[in-house]
Amino acid sequence: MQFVDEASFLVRAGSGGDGSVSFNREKYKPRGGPDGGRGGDGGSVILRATEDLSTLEPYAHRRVVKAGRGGHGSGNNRTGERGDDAVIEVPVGTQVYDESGLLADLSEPGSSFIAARGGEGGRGNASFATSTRRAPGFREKGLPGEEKEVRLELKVLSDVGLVGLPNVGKSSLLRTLSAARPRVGDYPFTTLSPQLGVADDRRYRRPFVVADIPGLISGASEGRGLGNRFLRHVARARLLALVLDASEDPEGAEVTLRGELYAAGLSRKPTVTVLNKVDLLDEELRDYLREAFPGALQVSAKTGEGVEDLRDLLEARMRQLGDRSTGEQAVRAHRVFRPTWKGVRVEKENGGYAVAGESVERLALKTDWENPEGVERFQRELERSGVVGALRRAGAQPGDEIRIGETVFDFR
Ligand SMILES: Nc1nc2c(ncn2[C@@H]2O[C@H](COP(=O)(O)OP(=O)(O)OP(=O)(O)O)[C@@H](O)[C@H]2O)c(=O)[nH]1
Ligand SMILES: [Mg+2]
Repeated sequence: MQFVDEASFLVRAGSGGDGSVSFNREKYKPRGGPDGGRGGDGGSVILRATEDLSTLEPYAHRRVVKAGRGGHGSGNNRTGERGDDAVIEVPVGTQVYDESGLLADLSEPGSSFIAARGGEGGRGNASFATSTRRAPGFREKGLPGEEKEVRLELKVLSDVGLVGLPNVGKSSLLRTLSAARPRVGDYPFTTLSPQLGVADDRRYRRPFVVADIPGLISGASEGRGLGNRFLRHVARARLLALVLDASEDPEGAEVTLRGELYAAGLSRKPTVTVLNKVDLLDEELRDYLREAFPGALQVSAKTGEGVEDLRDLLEARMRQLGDRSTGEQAVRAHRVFRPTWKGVRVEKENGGYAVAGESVERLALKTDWENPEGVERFQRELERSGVVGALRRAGAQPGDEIRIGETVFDFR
């Protein structure tokens, strides 16, 4: 599978089923009671994190994900069937955005997020029977499901991120640190997508995950080369290992790397410096580098020299840094999508009036405009909830155009 770390598509939840208008017609009963059932709720679009996937590739070409609509209610108080949910599996580490920002961070296996909530089913005429209105001839319509464009971003979840210029031996180090087998090549840009390996030497109580990303070049944070796209994959690593080729201007390379990390907003990450390919150096050069890079580890992925020390050092630093959860940004797990302020707002608009408010907008959507009794109920509810009063106070006259959400009608 190809490594895809971004995808966008439309999520469309199912609409709720309409309520039913029905009267029971039993034998020997001259006038049956209302028995129209409720419409079923629409299905939701749900994103769920799984460890079985490591890329967003299945969604690279998806345009829309739809959930099922709710069935209509029917006579004999039968509720319509619930619409089927559309459950979309995404890799652990997927973040969900819409145009307003981050909606969910699916960083735990099994965690899930309702990306678009199904519409509520409408009530049938049976629910409107009262002692004074024994035979209501109207019902509610189901509400439309939510619909929105979402963008998924995958961030590989690792403990240690290997960063370095191309060809310095990052993939070779990942091979020696873990059982992972990333490609190693003699040319720059061998690694094209992040690779993960688990360092689980038996001595460690807690194995840690190492990420190898494509080599960075100067200007990576501004979009040059391949590495820039992948910097964000180490953005959540707790520790960065700066890998330098000891045989090729390690001082210059370190300056470039630190500059790129700074530009990417990662300069405050804890780091360890690793000088690789020391097998190519003589003693004199090694001594020089010990002075130039105090505290840096000298290793060779080729001969294995220093690799044990590197693994121990990474493990010790991981333990010092504590649990992964600390320092991670907390994200709202759930969000309400529609404006949720209570009450009603009336505003003048093109010679008429616009009414906004969650409950009144829902009421308008649920009204069956074909049915005179349904329209009457709408009027009654508008009066009862104070909307008519608010419109009068705002100056509305009979015949003025009133808009509630998408619904337009004349004021009476
Ligand atoms: N002599 C020597 N060669 C090494 C060492 N580590 C890696 N190499 C060689 O350096 C070349 C690049 O190694 P990679 O591990 O692919 O380097 P990389 O940093 O992953 O490169 P990109 O993925 O292109 O950024 C290969 O030819 C390796 O065999 C080492 O310690 N000593
Ligand atoms: Mg590589």
